[in-house]
Order: sequence, then C-alpha cells, then structure tokens
Amino acid sequence: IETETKCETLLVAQEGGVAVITLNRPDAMNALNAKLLSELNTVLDKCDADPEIGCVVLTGGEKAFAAGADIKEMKDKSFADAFNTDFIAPYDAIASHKKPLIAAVSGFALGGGMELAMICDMIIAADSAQFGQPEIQLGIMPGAGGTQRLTRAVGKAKAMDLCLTGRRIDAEEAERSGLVARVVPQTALMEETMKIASKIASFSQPAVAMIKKSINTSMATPLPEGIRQERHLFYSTFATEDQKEGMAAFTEKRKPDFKDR
Ligand code: CO8
Repeated sequence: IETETKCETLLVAQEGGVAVITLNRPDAMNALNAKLLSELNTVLDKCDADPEIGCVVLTGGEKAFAAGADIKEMKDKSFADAFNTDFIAPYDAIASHKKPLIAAVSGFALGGGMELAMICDMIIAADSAQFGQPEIQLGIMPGAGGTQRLTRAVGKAKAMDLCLTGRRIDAEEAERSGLVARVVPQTALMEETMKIASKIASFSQPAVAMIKKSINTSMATPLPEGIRQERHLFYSTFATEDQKEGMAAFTEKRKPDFKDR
C-alpha cells in the first residue's frame, strides 16, 4: 500500500495486516477539503482490494484528528454549488467501504471531523480528545451524518445538546455517552489502537466483514429485518474454510490459522 500510494493530504503506511492512514494537513488542523476526501476514498479502495489488509486505522495529529470540513473552501459556495456538486457525497463513499475502519482520535474531532470519526466502525480516543458539532456557531448545521449517527450513538438528549449548543465533550464524557469504544492515555493511543487492529486483522476476513455489515444493518433496519439478515450471514459463514478451521482448531486445542480472503 505505502509504496504505491502518493498522497498530498495523507500519510499511508502498513504494519502487518493493518493499513494506517494519517490525515496530514497539520497547518489547517487537518480540515477536510475535497482533495483529502478524494485521496481518502482512493486509499480505502486500495485497502478493500488488498487481500493482505485485514483492518484499517484512520488517525490525525496529536492536536487534531480533524477540525471539520475546510471552512475556507466552503465559505463562498452558493446553494447551487452545494446542491449541484453534492460535495458531501464523498462521506457516503467512505462509509461504503468493506474493511473494518478504526478511528484513533487525539485532540479535536469537530464538525465533519467528528462525523468522519463516527463513520468509522469504532472510535478509540486519547484522553486528550475533544468531540463537538460546532456547525451551529457558523450558522449552519451538521451535514455529514452528525444529526443522524450521533443520535443513534448517544441518544436524542446528548445529540440535541451537542448540535444545538455546539459545546465540546471530552473523551471521558464521549465514552460515558457511548460515542467511543475505549479511552486510552494520549501516549499509548497508536500502540493500543494497533493492538486492536492487529487482532481484528488476524481473524477470518469474511467473518469480520459480515459482522461489520450486520452491525451497520442494525442502524438502518427494523429489528425483525436485521435479525433475518443476520441469520443469512451467520449461515453463510458455514460456507467458509475459516469456519471449518476455527472450529477444528478449537476441538484440537490449537490456534486457528484463518486464510479466507
Ligand atoms: N477549516 C479551515 N481551516 C481551519 C479549520 C477548518 N475547519 N479549523 C482550523 N483551521 C485553520 C485555522 O484557520 C488556522 O489557520 P491559519 O493559521 O491560516 O489562521 C489553523 O487551522 C490553526 O487553527 P487555530 O489558529 O484556530 O487553532 P486553535 O488551536 O486556536 O483552535 C480549533 C483550534 C478550536 C479547532 C479552531 O481552529 C476551530 O474552532 N476550528 C473550526 C472548527 C469548526 O467550526 N468545525 C466545523 C466546520 S463546518 C463542518 O465541518 C461541516 C461539515 C459538513 C460536511 C462537510 C462536507 C465536506
């Protein structure tokens, strides 16, 4: 991945089965401009196509994961520009990728930056992390899932609080509210996130992909339909070699060696 991918706004590396994508616009607090979103989708496409990659980590800098959409790029857009170019569409594309995506968040994750973290399948937060939807302070509203994914993650009360006041919450409140999976010390953020990502990458890729798909389905379907789809996916794991290997390894008291790609 790293040798093939040259990006202006991202750093890309690979450690074992884990791809690490670092948002890299430090002078702009990693504000998300069109170039960055396009490069991010290109790299995620490559990760999806690479059988060696079992998990992707998305991170930013120590001070900012991302301070939102690039306000300077957005400020002069007319309604027609916004509507005709549908400039938020790249966010949908990010959400449609197959490989599990973990956000490792340090510092500010604001506006579109928080929405990007919420598109990821899991958020690991450094104890320095600050989350917020400050769009209301700019005379706009969250537009890349902030009123939707946030409400599903933390419920109506906190979503209203954050989106209507623009106040920021720290990592501890974010974890308490169900927005982030784990909080770790700032200095251990990448080490802890890489441990989680490597573990996921060691499992059966089809099983991992099915779990991601099934949990995401729960966000978009009524329970009986979600249960029906889960059951189909569950039965289809029995068509994989990895299911045979995982269960054989258990009965033979050895470590499984998952190979399906
Ligand atoms: N866009 C553009 N530039 C930014 C952004 C941003 N979102 N955030 C920071 N910067 C720039 C600053 O302008 C500054 O540049 P310069 O040195 O040229 O003046 C540089 O980054 C450093 O920033 P600060 O000097 O402000 O640093 P501080 O440590 O004082 O403050 C903050 C850090 C608190 C993060 C502050 O920069 C801030 O409040 N930023 C804006 C946060 C915000 O309002 N985010 C929401 C943006 S709107 C949005 O995300 C809508 C999403 C809808 C979908 C998007 C689809 C593409």
